[in-house]
Amino acid sequence: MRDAVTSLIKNYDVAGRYFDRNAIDSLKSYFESGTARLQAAGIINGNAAAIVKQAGLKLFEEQPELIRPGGNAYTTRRYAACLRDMDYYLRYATYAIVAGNMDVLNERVLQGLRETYNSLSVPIGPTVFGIQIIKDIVKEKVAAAGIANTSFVDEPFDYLTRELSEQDI
Ligand SMILES: CCC1=C(C)/C(=C/C2=NC(=C\c3[nH]c(/C=C4\NC(=O)[C@H](C)[C@H]4CC)c(C)c3CCC(=O)O)/C(CCC(=O)O)=C2C)NC1=O
Repeated sequence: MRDAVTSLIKNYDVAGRYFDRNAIDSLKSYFESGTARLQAAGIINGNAAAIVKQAGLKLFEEQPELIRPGGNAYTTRRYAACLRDMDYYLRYATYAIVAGNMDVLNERVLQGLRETYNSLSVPIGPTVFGIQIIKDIVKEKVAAAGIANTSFVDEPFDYLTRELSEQDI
């Protein structure tokens, strides 16, 4: 698992190079956003259950067929599995926000996920929609806490969306 610092060190070490201007700029931007990243993590930590609940309600309100007979989130067990998955996305996104790096998502979340979803007929489109709803709720809360630039919040959710949406070869 890597973070913004260790991934840069690895890249420069492989090339046997000192940090150049690009590296310093990239580290600078990571450290400058550090306090905001931690604040966001704190906000998520204090509201995780409510965020997941709100995101689930919105998802099922917009796509009610998911929880009707024949829908993938129909039955209590599958409804709960869906909310649990949303909770996973939120928790791992928080790790990635703090790390400033998406590696943890590849390693712990995305590996084999599409295959699992395909084999259980978990629909990718609505899942991605759910991830975007979580993102919007988190951004709203982070902005309400007075953090002006919330673009770092987008990164892990957009990364999950991109990777999950990718077509099977
Ligand atoms: C930490 C990384 C991690 C992830 C991401 C993860 C996902 C994950 N979601 C699963 C199932 C599931 N996932 C969903 C999710 C949904 N169905 C919908 O219609 C919605 C669109 C969506 C919620 C947004 C459902 C309903 C199941 C149960 C499917 C079934 O058993 O039929 C399963 C199959 C095993 C199980 O049920 O526990 C896995 C492995 N597991 C992990 O360890």
